[in-house]
Amino acid sequence: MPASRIFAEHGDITRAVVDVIVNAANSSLLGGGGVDGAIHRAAGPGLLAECRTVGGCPPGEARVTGAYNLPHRHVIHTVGPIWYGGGLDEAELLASCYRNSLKLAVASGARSVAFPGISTGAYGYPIPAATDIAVRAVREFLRETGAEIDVMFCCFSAEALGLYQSALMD
Ligand code: AR6
Repeated sequence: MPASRIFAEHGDITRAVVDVIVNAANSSLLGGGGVDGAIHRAAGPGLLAECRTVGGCPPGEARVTGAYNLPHRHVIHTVGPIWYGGGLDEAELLASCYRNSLKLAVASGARSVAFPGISTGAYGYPIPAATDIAVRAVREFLRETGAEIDVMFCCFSAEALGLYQSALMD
């Protein structure tokens, strides 16, 4: 049985060569800035129209939609925690985003998925801590479920890429 790969790449997630991509959305699922804005721009208006029918998504959970003009099979929208200093279950909520997104990716039949650094932009989660949580949550999910899916951490900055590469070497 081929093992799932976990790796980091620098770039724009809308161009990631994977079956499904994950969006770092807000709980309205009606679009925003950052990676959410980039995904909606590249997907076109069909994505927003479908998102309007979904009815939002609480932090830590995930929802799946079509990908419209994107070259992917689906977009998985997850809502990360806003960073308030670490005392409001931010770490657990962030890990849940990765787990719940992976569950939907596997259920959709995807063999590969790309994640942005959920919560590390507008939501203010410190990137080193968020990176460790992301890597740990993905490894645990793959170990516990035995799922066969390649996982790309799509890094928008050289700093993020360096942090993921060292976390993946541990
Ligand atoms: N590809 C990959 N990563 C990207 C891209 C891209 N095209 N653009 C930005 N990033 P953010 P959040 C990185 O702010 O912190 C939105 O308005 C970025 O450098 O997009 O979860 C939503 O609607 C950062 O590392 O998401 C919400 O309101 C990471 O993606 C809110 O922002 C996440 O940054 C969510 O905030």
